[in-house]
Amino acid sequence: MQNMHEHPTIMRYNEKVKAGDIRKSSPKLSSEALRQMCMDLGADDVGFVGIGRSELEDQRADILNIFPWTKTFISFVGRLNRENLRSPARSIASLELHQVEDRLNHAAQALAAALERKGIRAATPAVGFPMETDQWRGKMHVVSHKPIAVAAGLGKMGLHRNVIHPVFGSFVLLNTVLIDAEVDEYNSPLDYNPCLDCKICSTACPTGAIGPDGVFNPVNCLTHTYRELIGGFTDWVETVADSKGAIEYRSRTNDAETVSLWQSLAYGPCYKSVYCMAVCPAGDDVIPQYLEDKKKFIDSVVKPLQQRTETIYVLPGSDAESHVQRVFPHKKIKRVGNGIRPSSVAAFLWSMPLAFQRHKSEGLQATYHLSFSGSEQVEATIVIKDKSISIEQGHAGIPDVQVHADTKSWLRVLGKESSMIREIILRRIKVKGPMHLFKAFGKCFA
Ligand code: B12
Repeated sequence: MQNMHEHPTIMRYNEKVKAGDIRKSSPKLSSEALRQMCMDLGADDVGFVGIGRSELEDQRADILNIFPWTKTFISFVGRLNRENLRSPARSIASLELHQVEDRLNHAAQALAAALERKGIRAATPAVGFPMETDQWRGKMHVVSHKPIAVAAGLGKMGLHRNVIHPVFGSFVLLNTVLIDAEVDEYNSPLDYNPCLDCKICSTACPTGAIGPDGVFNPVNCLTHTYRELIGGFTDWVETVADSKGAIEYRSRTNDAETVSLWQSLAYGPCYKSVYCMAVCPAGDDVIPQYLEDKKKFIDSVVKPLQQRTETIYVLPGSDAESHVQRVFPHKKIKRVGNGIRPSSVAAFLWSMPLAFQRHKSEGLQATYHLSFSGSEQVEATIVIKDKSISIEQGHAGIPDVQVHADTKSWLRVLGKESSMIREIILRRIKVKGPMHLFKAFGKCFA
């Protein structure tokens, strides 16, 4: 190779440095100009947050890991057309989500391109998908948009755990662009929560995942809403693999479900429910319709979704299954898996609060000491009481039940590759204490 200093690219670079055309660090950007740029590119509202903000502490390391130059988060929202989201037709609501998602992804990409031309580095994690699928069953998303939008003053999380914008209400999707520059003015969180605590979202959720007390069950939501995405999709693949032929496959997956999967793969996923957002009356633009005639609002917006005859996908024995039986007897229940199979004890312990079926734990008050041996050596204490769960590393308190398990055997049981009875008989899992308390423990995780 010839002397690198004589290479045309390097020579041009050195000339620019000499002329002072290359900046070593980015200048502070005008928040007003940047905001206008975002709006021109398709955002409906914008806010700015510095990397040092305390609200973002739990995701800072992950973000710096993928984009070490991050100094500012540009958070923006895209309005969803209300009537499309409210439609009982899943095709209309899903298409609305896809279109706004595309708009926000394009806005972020165009913004990054414009900034790059000005010499400012920017990265654009996706609005929703694609995600880091090798992290599946853990945190697949690169950036958590909700806490950033909240820090940027674009809304607050409501009872349904979606961000509610003060004007557009729940009818927004979120996006974040990471940039290597500071801005001259950052935003602060709203000083009130637009959520009215009316609990309509809780009454509309087909799976009962949104408790009226604010407890959210993400796994019951995911099992239904994401039936044709990620874990729901892997469960369907296993149904295909397990079926001895077309007749058996058809008895397990009807033709409409197969067609729906084709549509999801070809045109973007069918979200089985967005009812929590659709029925939310919060936000300055949305509230008039609710306040002017509450009965009409319930009859025309909420009831069509509640009364819709549809299939609700549930984990066998879950709170969601009992909820549908009790509250929506006209809806059809289908027992499915959701593809969540912890691949380590650490992942199992992490996922326990997400998978906890609190209504199944009613009346249970017990402390469990778990000891894992073999490929992972971990001790943990699980306390279940008052329909809640707490998990601690190590052994604490006096146990009602002690479980000693070979790690691989435990994971095989969770993955349904073996049964608990078999592993207990083979003494690879040993239970000390009242068996009914151990069985009750199992029932808390459908
Ligand atoms: C993981 C995820 C989910 C999970 C968990 C939902 C949740 N409440 O976080 C599931 C699959 C259930 C889900 C469902 C839906 N989601 Co979603 N989802 C995300 C994602 C990728 C990350 C959410 C997040 O930051 N969670 C962490 C913290 C901030 O949220 P949290 O509620 O305090 O935390 C709980 C859960 O997240 C859970 N959790 C954490 N990690 C994981 C991992 C898995 C696998 C599971 C099951 C749960 C889970 O544990 C926490 C304690 O309960 C974001 C996109 C993104 N990159 O940010 C979209 C996002 C939150 N989803 C969105 C939407 C629209 C939906 C749905 C309406 C489905 C749909 N049609 O898209 C439903 C609504 C459910 C609800 N009421 O919350 C929007 C919300 C817009 C808004 N206005 O806030 C987002 C921001 C996408 C976007 N860019 O706009 N989602």
